[in-house]
Amino acid sequence: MRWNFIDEYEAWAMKLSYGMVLVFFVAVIGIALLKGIDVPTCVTDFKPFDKGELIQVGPKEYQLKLLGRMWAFQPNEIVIPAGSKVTIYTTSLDVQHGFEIEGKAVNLMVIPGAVNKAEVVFNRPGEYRFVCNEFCGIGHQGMFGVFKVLPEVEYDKWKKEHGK
Ligand SMILES: [Cu+2]
Repeated sequence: MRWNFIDEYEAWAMKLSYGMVLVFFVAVIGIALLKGIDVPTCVTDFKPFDKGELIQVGPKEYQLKLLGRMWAFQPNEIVIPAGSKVTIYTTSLDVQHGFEIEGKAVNLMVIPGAVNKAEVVFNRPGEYRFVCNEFCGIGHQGMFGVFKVLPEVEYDKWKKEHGK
């Protein structure tokens, strides 16, 4: 490259600047490789938050790892027996969402990179809908799901039918 259109000292300063940027870049990448430093990961990169999951941890005791994403909850249909205690953990794959259960005092933020928690007991059988209550984009109104709380006998039947 010819530098004759630029002052000699200015060209020297520019070359020095580019050289320093290159040295800095190589040093950062080199040290990261040597020290085994990787790019940051997120809670949604790993199980159970990669897809969301209901995990039974005891008799009538569950942990719900709920994933919010544009524009759905995963899972969005949760079937449990009456009398179940569910500990809900929420996180988001993309933008900020909300999580509110109809008829229950549960209202969580669903935030990327963070996990929020609430405990809820479903004593009475029935359907408890839940919705996203933070405007999260064009499909927000379709972001909902349901807890299907079945009487114990019906739940056992459902469990057998679904091979759980
Ligand atoms: Cu929403």
